[in-house]
Amino acid sequence: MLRKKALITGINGQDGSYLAELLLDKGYDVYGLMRRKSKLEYGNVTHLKDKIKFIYGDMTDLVSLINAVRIAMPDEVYNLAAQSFVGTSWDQPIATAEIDGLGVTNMLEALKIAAPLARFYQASTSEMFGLVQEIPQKETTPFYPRSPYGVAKVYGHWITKNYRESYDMFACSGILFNHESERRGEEFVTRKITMAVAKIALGLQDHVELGNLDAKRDWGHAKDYVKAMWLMLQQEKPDDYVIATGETRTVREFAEAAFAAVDIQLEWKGQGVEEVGIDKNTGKVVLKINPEFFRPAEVELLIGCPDKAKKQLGWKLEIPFKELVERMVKNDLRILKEGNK
Ligand code: NAP
Ligand code: F7E
Repeated sequence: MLRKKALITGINGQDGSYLAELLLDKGYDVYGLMRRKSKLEYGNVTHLKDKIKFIYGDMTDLVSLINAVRIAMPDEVYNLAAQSFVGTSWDQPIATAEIDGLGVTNMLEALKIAAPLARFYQASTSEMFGLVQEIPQKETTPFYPRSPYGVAKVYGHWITKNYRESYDMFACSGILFNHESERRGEEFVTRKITMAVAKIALGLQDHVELGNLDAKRDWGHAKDYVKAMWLMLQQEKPDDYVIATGETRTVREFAEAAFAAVDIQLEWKGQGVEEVGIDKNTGKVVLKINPEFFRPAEVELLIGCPDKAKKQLGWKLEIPFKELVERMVKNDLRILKEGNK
């Protein structure tokens, strides 16, 4: 039997790496679209670099995408490439729109021209719900994005739906809520906290500085979420699905859980930007607020309803919140002890 071929954009990001592992395990030939860098680096897929066929390209360059599709001739395309950091989207709103918005049209056009039968997955996001219009958020909840990132992703979401309806393409969007892992970029709040907690536990740092502790997120593990991407492309019909845990926690609760993983119990003192987190045993301040990390507009509360995905895809969550946090802290302790930081 012929091996299936998949093209993953954003191959060396967090999700790209877990998806590549999943598809290689399933016997796919995996092609990865990657940007040329001044220093050759494979990021999160360094350990797989001999198993993946890399193609240089950029989401803003249609020619490079047509070329990638012609080389891979994929059965399935997973469009994970994006400027994915919400904070940066205020500093680089145009680049974010070009990559996360128009980039999706570029990829859909490349497929329409070179491989119209390929199945397409678009990495949509809970950030599209922004100022939430319904609790919990589901596939039918209206969007109200709160950042240039969220706005660009709404465009990407709708153009995917539009190509499905206009050209009968097998195009799906996964509306994924926050998912984290040992491979999460270090500027995202979860990894920023777990790396700082590991450094504090090893005596390499005194405290961590954060922004809004009251923001609530629905956090799962990326390894569970890439399974949903694959499942969406195995269905009879293309559709859109929310992928989430159905639980929500504050940034404050994430910090408490991460410190607890190294046996530091947090106590909170003060209010607003004066608030601090104190190690109950030593009385030392280990967490401070820095207004620099607040956003111009905040997404205060996200909690997703994954019922449709559970029912129609048979998707289920395997890594619960406490395990997610503990795995991240343990991994950062290991990295630091091995001297890789
Ligand atoms: P990530 O770790 O930041 O990875 C993003 C990837 O996109 C990187 O490989 C990056 O390559 C690549 N990329 C950026 N700009 C590009 C361009 N112009 N052309 C080609 N590649 C480009 O993100 P992630 O967490 O894996 O997320 C994967 C996707 O899911 C993203 O679309 C994200 O917006 C979306 N999403 C993520 C979450 C989440 O909680 N993680 C939730 C919902 C949706 P470089 O290394 O060259 O920068
Ligand atoms: O922020 C608050 C911050 O940057 C989470 C991306 O994968 O998920 C991610 O976007 C919350 C926000 O992720 C700090 O204000 C407090 O409320 O980890 P984050 P995000 O913005 O939720 C969605 C679903 C995506 O699609 C995105 O691609 O934490 N927060 N203090 C902080 N955030 C950061 N980064 N740093 C802080 O110091």
